[in-house]
Amino acid sequence: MRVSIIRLCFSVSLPLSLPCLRCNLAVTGEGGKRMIRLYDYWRSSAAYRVRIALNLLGLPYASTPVDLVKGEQNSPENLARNPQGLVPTLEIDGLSLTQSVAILEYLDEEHAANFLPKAPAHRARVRALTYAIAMEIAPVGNLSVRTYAAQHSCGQMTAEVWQQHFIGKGLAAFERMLNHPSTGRFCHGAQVTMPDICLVPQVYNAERVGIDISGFPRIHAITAHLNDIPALKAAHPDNHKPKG
Ligand SMILES: N[C@@H](CCC(=O)N[C@@H](CS)C(=O)NCC(=O)O)C(=O)O
Repeated sequence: MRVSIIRLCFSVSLPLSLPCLRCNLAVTGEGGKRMIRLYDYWRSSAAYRVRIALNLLGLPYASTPVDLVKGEQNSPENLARNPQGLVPTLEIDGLSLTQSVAILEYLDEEHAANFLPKAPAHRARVRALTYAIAMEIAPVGNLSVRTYAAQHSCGQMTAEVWQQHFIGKGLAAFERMLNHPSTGRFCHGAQVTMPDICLVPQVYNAERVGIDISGFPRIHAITAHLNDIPALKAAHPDNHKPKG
């Protein structure tokens, strides 16, 4: 089945996260080129990062949901594409890519995304901010980690309390990292870079567990600017929630 997705979407002037791209079809674009496909879960912060990046680049994509609550991440199909049993996986340019930060770097390198600045010192700071979220905060709040922690706490702790503790501690550290001359309208200057793409999903998760972001003034201001950008709005989980 061939669907001229790009023409269809832009002719009706839909925002970048286009509902029609969320179909689960083996879609090809004009000229038979395979569409970009994201194996996605609406509430996954790592998948949310990739949705933001694709939207910022104006790259249309088809989305295939992997329902984490139903355990579909551990299905043979998902393990074949993502041996770690996670989302996201991105099929692009004939490749199947895993690990959202690696995907952001691939998009930066192959699609001139400017998610990383050019100067090594600036790149190092942007990476440090990115890793503070993607390698310190997010992994401890992952579904399998928080569920395991709560189940083995002999009723002393819920998964939510675990998340409140680690996300709160991690964001407090991130707020201190933002106390830096290179912080601007966004995490690094006036352009959206990799840590901004990670920050918005992390703040979404924080608010879900009741953390008041106004307690972190720099994070609060940057997130407000980011959430005004149409590409980021379109990537919001509410726009990717399964119907019904
Ligand atoms: N470091 C990985 C993390 C991916 C990840 O943790 N994905 C979560 C959703 S945000 C997941 O698939 N969790 C499944 C589980 O915990 O069983 C990345 O950035 O892609």
